Amino acid sequence: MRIQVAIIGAGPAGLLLGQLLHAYGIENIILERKNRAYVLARIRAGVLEQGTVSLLEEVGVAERLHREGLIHDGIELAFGGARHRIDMKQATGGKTVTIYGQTEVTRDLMDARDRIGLKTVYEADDVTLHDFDGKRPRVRYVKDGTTHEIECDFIAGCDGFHGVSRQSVTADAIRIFERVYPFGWLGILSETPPVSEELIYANHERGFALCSMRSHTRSRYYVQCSLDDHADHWSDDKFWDELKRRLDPEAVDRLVTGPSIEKSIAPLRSFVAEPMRFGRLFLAGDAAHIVPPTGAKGLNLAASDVHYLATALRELYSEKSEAGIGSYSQRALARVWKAERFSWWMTSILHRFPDTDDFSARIQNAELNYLVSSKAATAALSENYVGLPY
Ligand code: RFL
Ligand code: PHB
Repeated sequence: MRIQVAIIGAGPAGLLLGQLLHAYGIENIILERKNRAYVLARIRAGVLEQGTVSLLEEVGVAERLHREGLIHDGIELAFGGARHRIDMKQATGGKTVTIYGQTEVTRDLMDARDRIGLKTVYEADDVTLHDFDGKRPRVRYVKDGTTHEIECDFIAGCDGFHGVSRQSVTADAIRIFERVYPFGWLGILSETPPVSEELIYANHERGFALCSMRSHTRSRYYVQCSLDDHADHWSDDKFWDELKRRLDPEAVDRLVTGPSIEKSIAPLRSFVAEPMRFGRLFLAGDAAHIVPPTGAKGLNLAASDVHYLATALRELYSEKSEAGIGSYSQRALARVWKAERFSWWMTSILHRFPDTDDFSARIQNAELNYLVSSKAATAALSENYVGLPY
C-alpha cells in the first residue's frame, strides 16, 4: 500500500491530524495499537483552549461540543481556608475555556473519520518505522497475524509518551529534558453534580486538590498522593474524606459525594524531546512532550502541534514549499516550552513537595496572594491558562 502520510496513534493528536490533512486534500491512514473501546475508555483531559475548539470547528466536529461543552470564564484558587476567583475572561479581554472531556473529543473525531471513510487500523501490532532518513519511508505492522507494509511520504508519530515513534530515533539524534515530580494525582470520576460552577485548584498543607467536572451531573476530582500509593488502597469514602480535608468549609458543605465510576493514579512529569522532526518523521503531542496536568495543557499542545504540522504539509503539497516542514520543530517547540514553563510553575505553587518547609509554604502563600490581588499577575496566569496564541 502507498499513502501520503502514515499516522501512528489514534489519540487526539493522530485523529485531529488525520482530519486536518483530509481537509487539505492529503491522504492518510492511522495505525492504532489498541481497539476503539480501549482508547475511548481512557479518562484524561477536560479543559479545551479556544484554539483547540477552533481547530475542531475547522474540521467540522464541534457540533456536539458546542451543544454539551461548558464555557468557563474563570477558575477559583483555594488557599489559607478561603477561595479566590480569577476572572480570566476579564483579564484576557474576552477569552474563555471549554469543559469537554477528551473522551468526547476522541469519539467525535473517530465518528467523523468513519463517516468519511478514512482508513484506521485498530489493533495494529508490532508497528515499526523504517527509512525515515531517506525519501521513501515505510511502516510495517501486524494485523491478525499478517504483516503489512505501507510506503509513504511522511510518518507522523502521534503515539503518546510510550509509543514506538520516538523510540525509533537513534539516541544521538535526540535530546531529552525531564523533571519527574515526587508525587502523583489520584483522580475519581463520579455521577454527582460539581461542587462549584468553576474549577477549584486548592493548595493545602495536606497536599493539592482539584475539583473539576465533565458536565452539570458528572464530576472529576483529584488529590495529590504519594507515588507508591495504589488506587485500590482508596475506598470512595477515604477519597471523599481526604478531598474534604483540603477544601474550604463552604465547599465541603456543598460537596455531593457518591460512588466513583473510575479511579486511577497518574504520575506527574515534565518532558521534552528535541527536535520534533527527524527527516521524514515528525513527532506530535505526548510522543514529543509531557506536561504535569496542573496547567491543563497536554491535549491543547497536541492540538497546536498538529495544527503546525498539517499547515506545513499543506504548504509542501500545494505550494511545493519546504519552509513549513523545515520550521515545524522550531515553531512547535517554542509554544511547547511556554506551556512546559506554565505547567511546571502551576505545579510548583500548588503542591506540597517533600522539602516544602515553613519557609516555602509561606512563599507559596505569598505568591498565591499576589496572584489574586495583582491585575498583572492575574493577567499572566489567565493568558497562559486560556492558551497562548498559535
Ligand atoms: P495519547 O492520547 O496518549 O494517544 C496516543 C495513542 O497512540 C497509541 N499508541 C500506539 N499505536 C500504534 N503503535 C504503537 N506502538 C503505539 N503506542 C501507542 C496509544 O494507544 C494511543 O491511542 O497521545 P496524544 O494524542 O498526543 O494526546 C495527548 C493527550 O492525551 C494528553 O496530553 C492529555 O490527556 C493530558 N492531560 C490533559 N491535557 C489537557 O490539555 N487538559 C487537561 O485537563 C488534561 N488533564 C491529562 C489530564 C492527562 C492525564 N493523565 C492521565 C496523564 C489529566 C490526566 C489525569
Ligand atoms: C480534568 O478535568 O481532568 C482536569 C482539569 C484541569 C486540570 C487537569 C485535569 O488542570
